Amino acid sequence: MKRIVSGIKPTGTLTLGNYLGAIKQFVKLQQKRIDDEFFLFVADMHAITTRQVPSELRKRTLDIAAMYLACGLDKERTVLFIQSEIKEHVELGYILQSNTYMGELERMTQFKDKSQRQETSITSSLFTYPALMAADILLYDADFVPVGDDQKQHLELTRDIANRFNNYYGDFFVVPEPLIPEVGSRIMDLQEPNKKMSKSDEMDKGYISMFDDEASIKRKIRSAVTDSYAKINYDPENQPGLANLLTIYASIADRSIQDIVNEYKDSSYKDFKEDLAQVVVDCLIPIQEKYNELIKSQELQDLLDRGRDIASDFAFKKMRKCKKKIGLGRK
Ligand code: ATP
Ligand code: LTN
Repeated sequence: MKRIVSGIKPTGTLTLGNYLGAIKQFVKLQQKRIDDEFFLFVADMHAITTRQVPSELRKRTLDIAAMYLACGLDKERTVLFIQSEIKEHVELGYILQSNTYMGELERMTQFKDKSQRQETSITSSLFTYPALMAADILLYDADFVPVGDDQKQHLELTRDIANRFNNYYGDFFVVPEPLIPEVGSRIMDLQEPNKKMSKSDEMDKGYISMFDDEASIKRKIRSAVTDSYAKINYDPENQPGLANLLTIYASIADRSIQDIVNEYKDSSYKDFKEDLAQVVVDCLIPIQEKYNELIKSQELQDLLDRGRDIASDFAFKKMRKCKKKIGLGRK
């Protein structure tokens, strides 16, 4: 039995990038690996590394939990919880900070990007964020962590921290493997296809939100930037916008990019975009319907309570052993 762990932070709205890079993969893994255990959480502690409006943060936290389930997670087999409800994440986060070097954190590209973009002061928790992320993973002895491509560097650091700890204190943490999908690990912005599709973006034409209605989805895909080659072809270097649209299609339809190119090689961009828009609508609308049923339900609350209890029990035991290993406390 293996354990699979992942999280999403409740900043901005969930995008098609989050779905294709992380959630969809998680759902597929769950269908494939029937003997494995799945821990999935909403990383609300990570959200407050940048300023959040409390009422919005709380709303988005629940939105993400409901969205995870609406995307097709198996309710029985998922330990779904909210990170801040398990205090051991922060406790282990601090211990791991004490096993992480400044130089390592300074090299993190997400920190460099975010701190450059930030107009207000940069918090120290934005800098130490990867140590908390390592704690999220190592606390639960995760074997696999399904994430998008942008998290690869954080996963490598998590592995380095685990190995460093294990070498000094003796074997204790499972060293996790990232699982990054072949297609869909990096969905790009629809207006600026050299940039990652991001929910923190101010320009909403660049991303498709998981909550967008049919008309907005169609409008955004129609106005997605392409090129003047007028030839359906997969060439990320010279036709990045089109390559991104082909990737979205392949990833939603579970087909290869080549297959999609073959089907549309004689079509116009306009016709291809029309079909793609329909594929996205057919994927998102049923998810939104399920989300609407779940968001106000007692079932969601019950699942989060159950998830909190299971995760908390696990985390408590792991931390007791961890502190003992390090020499913290009396026994
Ligand atoms: P931000 O855009 O604000 O930096 P984020 O969407 O990257 O936030 P999370 O919400 O925590 O941050 O990401 C959740 C998961 O979605 C991660 O596994 C991440 O790798 C994946 N992900 C995010 N954006 C994309 C994208 N454009 N393409 C594929 N996967 C993505
Ligand atoms: N850092 C991630 C979100 C995240 C995560 C995790 C992903 C926090 N903790 C643990 C996988 C496992 C992000 O910014 N996308």
